[in-house]
Amino acid sequence: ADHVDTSNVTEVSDWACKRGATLTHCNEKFTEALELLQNHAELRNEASDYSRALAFRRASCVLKSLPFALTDVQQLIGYKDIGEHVRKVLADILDYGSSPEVEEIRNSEWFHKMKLFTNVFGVGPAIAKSWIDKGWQSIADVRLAGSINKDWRISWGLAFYEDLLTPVTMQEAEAFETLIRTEMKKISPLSIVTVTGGFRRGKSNGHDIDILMTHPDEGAETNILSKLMGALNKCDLVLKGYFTQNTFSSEMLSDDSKKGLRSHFDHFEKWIGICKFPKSFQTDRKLQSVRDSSETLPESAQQLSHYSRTIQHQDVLPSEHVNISADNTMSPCSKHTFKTDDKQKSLTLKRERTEMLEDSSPKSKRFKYEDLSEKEVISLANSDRNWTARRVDLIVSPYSQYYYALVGWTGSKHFNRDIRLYAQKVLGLRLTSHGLFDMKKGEALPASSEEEVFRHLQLPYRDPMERNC
Ligand code: 8DG
Ligand code: MN
Ligand code: MN
Repeated sequence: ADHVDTSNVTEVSDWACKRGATLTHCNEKFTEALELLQNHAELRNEASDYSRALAFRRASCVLKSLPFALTDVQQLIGYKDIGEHVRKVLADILDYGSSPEVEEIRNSEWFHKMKLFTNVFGVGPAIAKSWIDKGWQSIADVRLAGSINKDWRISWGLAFYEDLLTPVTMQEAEAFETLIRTEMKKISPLSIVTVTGGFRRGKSNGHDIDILMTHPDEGAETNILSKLMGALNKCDLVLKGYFTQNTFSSEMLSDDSKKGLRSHFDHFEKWIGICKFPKSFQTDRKLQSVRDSSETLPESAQQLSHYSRTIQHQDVLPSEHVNISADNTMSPCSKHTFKTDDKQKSLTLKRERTEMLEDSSPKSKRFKYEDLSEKEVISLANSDRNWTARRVDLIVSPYSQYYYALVGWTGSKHFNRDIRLYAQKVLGLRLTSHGLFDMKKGEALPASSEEEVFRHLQLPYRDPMERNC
């Protein structure tokens, strides 16, 4: 320990958003332990646990950004996010191969049950604790208890527990993205569809799929989501979910309440729910297998076979205006770069008018599975099926807020937390998924690319792959 190299200590920033962190790094043994401690504190969810959880997360982020594998805790001298407690945990792992505190949690029954129960869609630490208090040990115990709640998310979450716990693969995400793009192109040819969340940061799987949508004409984005959901319902891909309206208003900016500042929830129009992913999504992104077996499959699959043709046809075309996910240079001022096919546009308008007429029919039941009883949900889950239930988040942003929404919905959660705190503490600005605001001047700083967001923040640009802190 006499010859520890501490030469790089002063070069490393206190801010995780400045350092960046990639998905893989050389200190996984340590960050896994620290994130377990973080997870444990979050699940305890008592008075001081939030700040304890955050402290473990911050320390974990430091280790993720180290350019070397930790061999001695002395190497961490000078890092403000490494406290006494963390130092002890790391020293134990370095000296004995593991930390007793971490191992105790890892083997704790309470921790296992809490993780098990909070993995149910709609269940947080409070409900999980109440289930443990009832003496329930497993998902089977909870299921046996029958109707225990009014929240549809929990009924569906319990019925489809195994489905939703199986990670969404990249292939499924790509297949779903292609489908959404195809539908959106029909609904509104200029619309922009981007997969965000973990997949955009390079993760190979995730607990859900997050898709952000916008339209280059400000205001034109307002009705695309309900149309898209209508189209997905027609293909029998919608199981259950809920819409939230756009509740963002510039008045919020004069409201200096700390609550608004801390909340990581945004005010975009969105649909949060569960979709059907045909099994073929997992094996073939062009949905070949569905097309091949369409004769023997029910109606929904027949409709999907229509997709497979559309998608394959589309794949041979040069990808143009809808292909934006990787294009950070496109700006709201460069609308002319969007290819506008007038014929297509008038066709779209025609179809939109027809759809409006159709829409005026009684709206008693919007989606096929919306009104299923708890029993019916369970029998649907237990039926012989050729699909998997998947968590989906669909978000719509006005174009003027799009690049901030993109940064926000790309995450990671901790990257957001850090970059927002940095904006507040260092620049005195408020950063959200809606924009960057100078509260004193009552001004918003518009951005027409992610790079511009980072420039406004006086931060070096970080690729989504480097936002995995
Ligand atoms: P995973 O699904 O692969 O497990 O991870 P993830 O994709 O990073 O997490 P996520 O829970 O799906 O959230 C994606 C990002 O969206 C996350 O960094 C936080 C961000 N986000 C916002 N606004 C909101 C919001 O209102 N609700 C939620 N749940 N996330 C939001 O910017
Ligand atoms: Mn996600
Ligand atoms: Mn999500």
